[in-house]
Amino acid sequence: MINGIVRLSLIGLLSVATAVNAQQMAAPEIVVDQSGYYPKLEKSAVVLRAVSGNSFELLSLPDRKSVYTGVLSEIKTTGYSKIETRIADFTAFDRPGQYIIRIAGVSESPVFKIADGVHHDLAVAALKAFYYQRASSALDVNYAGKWYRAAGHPDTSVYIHPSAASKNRKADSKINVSGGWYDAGDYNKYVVNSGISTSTLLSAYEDFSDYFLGLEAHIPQAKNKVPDVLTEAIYNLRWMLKMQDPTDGGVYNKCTNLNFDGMIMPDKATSKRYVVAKGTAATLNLAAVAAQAYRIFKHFPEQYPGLADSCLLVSKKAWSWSVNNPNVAYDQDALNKMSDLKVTTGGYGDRNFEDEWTWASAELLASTGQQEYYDAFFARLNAPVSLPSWNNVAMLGYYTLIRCEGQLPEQYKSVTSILKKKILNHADRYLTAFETGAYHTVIGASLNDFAWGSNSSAMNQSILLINAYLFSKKDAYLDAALSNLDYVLGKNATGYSFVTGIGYKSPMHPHHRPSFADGVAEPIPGLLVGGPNRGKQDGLQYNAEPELSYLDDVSSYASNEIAINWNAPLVYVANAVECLQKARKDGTK
Ligand code: 9MR
Ligand code: 9MR
Repeated sequence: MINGIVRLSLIGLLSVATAVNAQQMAAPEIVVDQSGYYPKLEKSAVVLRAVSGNSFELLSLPDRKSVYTGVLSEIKTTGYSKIETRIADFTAFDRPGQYIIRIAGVSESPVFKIADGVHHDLAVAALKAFYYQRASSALDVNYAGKWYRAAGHPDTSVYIHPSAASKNRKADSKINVSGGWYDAGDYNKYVVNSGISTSTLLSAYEDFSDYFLGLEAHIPQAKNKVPDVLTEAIYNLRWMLKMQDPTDGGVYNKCTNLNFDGMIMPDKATSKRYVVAKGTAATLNLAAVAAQAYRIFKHFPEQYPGLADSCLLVSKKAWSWSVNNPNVAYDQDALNKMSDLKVTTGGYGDRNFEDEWTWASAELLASTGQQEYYDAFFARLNAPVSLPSWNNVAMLGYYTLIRCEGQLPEQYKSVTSILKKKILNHADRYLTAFETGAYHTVIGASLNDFAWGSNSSAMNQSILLINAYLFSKKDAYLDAALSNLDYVLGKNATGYSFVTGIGYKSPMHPHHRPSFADGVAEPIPGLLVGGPNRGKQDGLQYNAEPELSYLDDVSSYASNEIAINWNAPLVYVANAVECLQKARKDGTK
């Protein structure tokens, strides 16, 4: 309610079509991508009920002239919910401008844009969000604007938890693990989740390096000619490197409090911090990320002298530790039975490491060309792969080997054709989902799509499709990838743009401690919330339909938290489409 009132008064200032938007606040009937559409790529809106008419119109603003008439799709259903939809596809209309959609008997759509570069602000905001997540740094008003804040969690003297004790680092001694990003709405730092997040930013750079040279997010400490995406990734990388025990190469799972902090600002959160238990997942995550970082930072020797080489050493050391400790799971419950210092923060307790082996071996192979890593990769080639997530990372290795195909030793190159085939299997399924789905999106084809952090699944599906597009050049994959971006930006059953600060109706109350505690009305911008989650683990009351199980409520950690592994694929996708739409526009690919 308060959300509605605040937003209405803001929208009141925005002049055009105020009444239309006010109506839409209550219950959207036509939902659109609130960030906008590219002239030459797919464009559609969704009508959230089975209207009887068959046509729709685009009205241009401010004159409200009818500029395009299209035919609505037949009535569609998901098969798992009672919601009926119809699709208004206006891909054929490509004139830049501001529009609304009119359909007889339905309230008008919110205003939307068609323009080149329409997702630029989103692409920048999504990256800048990582800066706002920085631990151990003050956020300066010159960069952070009204979200400036004091430094939190110096993490320069963090205790060795009994589970992490070793000969050289006794329990209760202290180490420096400063820096890095806060994981999510909480203030802890987890290596396993940092792995996929950091790597996704590094991969975005590797896939679109020229584009990123020109992308500025207005963050501090940028070195000469180092793109902001790398400056930000290094902030977390340097922390990850500190999480390795230099004596044996093993990596601690996390730097954490014993319990979650209250909903307070980071500088007020002063509980004791611990590094907890080394583990195979954490160690292979570092092996993978550090190997990838080596590949990238060896091209920046002046700005970062020695960084690339130390990354490779760290990676190989982490690999060796894992070879000697191939099965050390992080089992928080078991650990808590053995210590009085019980840890109740996030677990990220993966038990299956086959996918981490695949990923780490692929990164090391791409960076060194050495047989040992090829053998480890090849041994797992027949394992099924699935959509990347924090505990499922094999496909990240596939992306890497395909990307680095040109640099692989001749005898290893042919493996990439198998990897491409496996990726296309997924891409083609996604394409069908896009073409037939009730929301004309890839996400939502299956009930299982609506799990914790569903919006990140949408973005990871898009990354997969973009990879498929990059090596196949089949345009439909790019359109399908874009459909999920439309989804997270408002073309969904809730009518929310799930990115803070983007669109006319976006989350105002994310489960994010600084956004809650900083006294600023608007949440920190550029953050992707988890989204509909039919697990409802926080016990709040949600709408029964899976695609509506979302609440813009600060207590809703099951649907309205934010997390680095959710924002990173948003950074990848928003920037990839910004880069690729230029090529499409200019007729080059
Ligand atoms: O803030 C915590 C969030 O980061 C986690 O994802 C979530 C589930 O582990 O837990 C949140 O913390 C809540 C705790 O689990 C239960 N008491 C209330 C806490 C804050 O909402
Ligand atoms: O993203 C994680 C999700 O896949 C798990 O189901 C969930 C419960 O274990 O935890 C999520 O990760 C949270 C982490 O444990 C603590 N920081 C906040 C993360 C996002 O909610």
